[in-house]
Amino acid sequence: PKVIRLQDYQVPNFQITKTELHFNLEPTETLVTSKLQFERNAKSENKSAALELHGQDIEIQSLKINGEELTDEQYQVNPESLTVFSVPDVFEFECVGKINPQENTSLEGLYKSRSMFCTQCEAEGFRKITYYLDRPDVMSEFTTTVEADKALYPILLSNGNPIEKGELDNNRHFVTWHDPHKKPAYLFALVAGDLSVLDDTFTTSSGRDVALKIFVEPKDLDKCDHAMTSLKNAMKWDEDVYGREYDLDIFMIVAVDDFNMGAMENKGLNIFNTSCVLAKAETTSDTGFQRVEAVVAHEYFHNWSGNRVTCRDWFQLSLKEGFTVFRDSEFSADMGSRTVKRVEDANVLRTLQFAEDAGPMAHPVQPPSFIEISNFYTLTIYEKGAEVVRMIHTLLGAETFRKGSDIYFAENDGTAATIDDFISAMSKASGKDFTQFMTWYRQAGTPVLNVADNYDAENQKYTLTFTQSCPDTPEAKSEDKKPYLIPVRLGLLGESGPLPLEISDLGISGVTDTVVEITESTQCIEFSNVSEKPVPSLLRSLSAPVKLQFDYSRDQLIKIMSNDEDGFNRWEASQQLCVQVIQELMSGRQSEQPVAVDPNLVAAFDRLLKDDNLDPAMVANMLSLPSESYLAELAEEIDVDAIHQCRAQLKKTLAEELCESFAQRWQKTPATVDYKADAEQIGLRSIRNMCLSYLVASGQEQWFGVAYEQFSSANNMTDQFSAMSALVHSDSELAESYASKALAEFYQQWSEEALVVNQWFGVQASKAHPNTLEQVKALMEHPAFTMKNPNKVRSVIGAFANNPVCFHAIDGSGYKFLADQIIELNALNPQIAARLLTPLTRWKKQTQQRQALMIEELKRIQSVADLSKDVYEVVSKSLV
Ligand code: BAL
Ligand code: ZN
Repeated sequence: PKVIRLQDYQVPNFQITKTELHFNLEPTETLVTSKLQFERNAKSENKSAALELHGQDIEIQSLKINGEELTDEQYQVNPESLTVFSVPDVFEFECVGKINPQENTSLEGLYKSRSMFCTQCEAEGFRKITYYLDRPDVMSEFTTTVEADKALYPILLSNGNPIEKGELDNNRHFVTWHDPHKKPAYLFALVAGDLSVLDDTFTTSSGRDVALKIFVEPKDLDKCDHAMTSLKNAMKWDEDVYGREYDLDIFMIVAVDDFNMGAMENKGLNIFNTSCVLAKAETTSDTGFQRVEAVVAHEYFHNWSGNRVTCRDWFQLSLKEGFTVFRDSEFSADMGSRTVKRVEDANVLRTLQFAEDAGPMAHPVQPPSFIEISNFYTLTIYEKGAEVVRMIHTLLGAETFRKGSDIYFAENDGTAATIDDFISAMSKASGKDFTQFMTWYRQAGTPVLNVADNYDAENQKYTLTFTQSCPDTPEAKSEDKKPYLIPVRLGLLGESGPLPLEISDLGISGVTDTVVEITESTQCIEFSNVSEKPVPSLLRSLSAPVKLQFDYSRDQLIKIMSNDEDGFNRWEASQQLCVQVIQELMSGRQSEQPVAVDPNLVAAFDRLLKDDNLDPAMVANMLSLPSESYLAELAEEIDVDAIHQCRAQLKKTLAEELCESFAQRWQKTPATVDYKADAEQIGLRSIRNMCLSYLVASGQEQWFGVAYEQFSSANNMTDQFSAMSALVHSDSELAESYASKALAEFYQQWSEEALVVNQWFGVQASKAHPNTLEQVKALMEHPAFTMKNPNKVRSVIGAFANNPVCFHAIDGSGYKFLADQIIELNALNPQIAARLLTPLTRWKKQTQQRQALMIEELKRIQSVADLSKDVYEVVSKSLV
């Protein structure tokens, strides 16, 4: 397969001024007629270029230019393109093509999901609908007529506003939609089905009424309220915080069951995975509610950061995704608790994105090349991209950042822009030189920021020495990498509180919190008038996506944990303390000289449990032990069993020693009565369920009974699922009967709710138990499972592949199982196959025995005939 490179970018030879589409929908034989008005692009150097269109799996019925049917000699069809050899400078191209939505299991282009038709065109799915210039810098005005059977598909939708509708012969009908905003083909959408709708309206800041519609299958109409509220909150927030108003008379969301991504920001017609739009207290957990709020907002925010200003090419993907994730994350912070949101984001970044940075698919936020763009919808483009935008926000301050975003939208509205255009706007707003900052976009890998300190009591001087480096990644060696500009937010803690900061070199004085810019490989920051040896609180709120190394003593961590002004760093200190203790248990295990859990940690957790002043959600977060995947990410060589056992040992010890405190905190935290997904209630449920999970981990049978009782009587999914999950994950044999009873009853209760059944699949596939693989294979035979639905695949196979212990069974059975599934999925749905492959590609830090087993399976996948580009790229890069 061909490698596509940023450096080879050329402007398109043609533009398409108008796009007129007609769909005659039939499940296996849909006819798509396109009339495209072409013009040669004045900016193209090749004035006589042939017309080369993208297209795939389309059966051509007719091709015309200016109304004249083309003869066989005038064009050539290849598997992924159509070339018309000689065309005028301005012309109309008409194509009638036949496609088969029913058999389209890739879920790219036009396909059927249950009884409805829907589309997914980003990044390159439109070319499976009709021949086109399927690249984001070709922007066109679309008029779309959808025609279908009226009884089966009463609702017919596309982008923009409806302009005409009518009845046709044979019980068919049509609706014509016109989108006045020029857009690239990846933002095209079509939906046809028998759908119910939740209606609402939003009045914009300039007083225009916008009709809001959420379309779902009739059975799901009672699960749309939260998405609608989130949408209205997002529309208001974007007006208030970014000055961005919505620009059509109608905004629609459609929920579909079979969807590769979370959701898609098609202009005026967002299409959502049901998992990111449906929410109801009884069926959806708090995290589900929060995800709906975040994804609804994310897709809505794309209307400006993505649609009004789109990307010139796919190397600019983070221009829209990084910026939009930053926007949705700030929105969620404003809607709920800012510190909790930051902790959640930091967890994802440090566990998953840092692992991606350290793996074979590591790439810069602006990748220089790719084989299959679908493989680059990554944590690096999204989450690290958002962190890079966050750093700009930190460096400029909210006001100047807003000025920059205003300039960006004003200068680039209606165009396909680049990351450089975004940075240039930020630079114009601030006068700041971003030359060095661009390293964040161009270099892969997670920088390591090592910090050492020195206190000179005599002169009351305190010095922090920062040393930065970035490890090798596939595209560059560490020694060839340039230093980053790293914004470090920091403070100093004294015996009785924060110390005033005086950094005369930087003109900083009188504050207790500041941001310093680290730009050199090694750089010192000197503080004056420091009256006592302080404890530094570094990288507050995770001010840069780096790995911080500072040799904290446990006392210092405990001090930060209880005293820091920065809530994030209090949590971070509790995590580091746990990491230190778990690592100590692991060393003891390795040297066969078992050590006891540090009583200082037990005491610190006890104080936390008794602290009524701290936000309960933060207490829950601080009591939450670092995940096995985070511990694996930190390890030089991963010993999955040691990580699992030592983490479990710590949890059990804390549970046993603090049983009374957990019980007291659990008892005095009331169960919520009228469910609300607000920060206060979410905090209460999270501390209560965190306590319950420790109490179950204590292994005392009375708590199994309590958990089972909560499971049975809960009035919301958070409490019900947390209780069941605690029982399922208990390693006590006594808990097994409670767990199996709960699992059986749970399925009975929720068998009609696909999303709940997925949760049920997931909890079983992620259990650390020798039987889990057999269980997973059995679940794949369950009537509710199908390989054709990505959510099911993710909840069974994906959950197993991310099971920290069972996937890595030393006999290689987990690896072989995953490889078998990838091979099957490669033919069905290449995007999902490639994505699911990730855990197998991370072999480098595993023990030698596991490495060999993983490589063997990767090679077996590589040898499959007809490997998709998606899987080929991931496998071949991971075998380098
Ligand atoms: N653009 C693909 C889905 C999303 O990031 O919103
Ligand atoms: Zn997005």
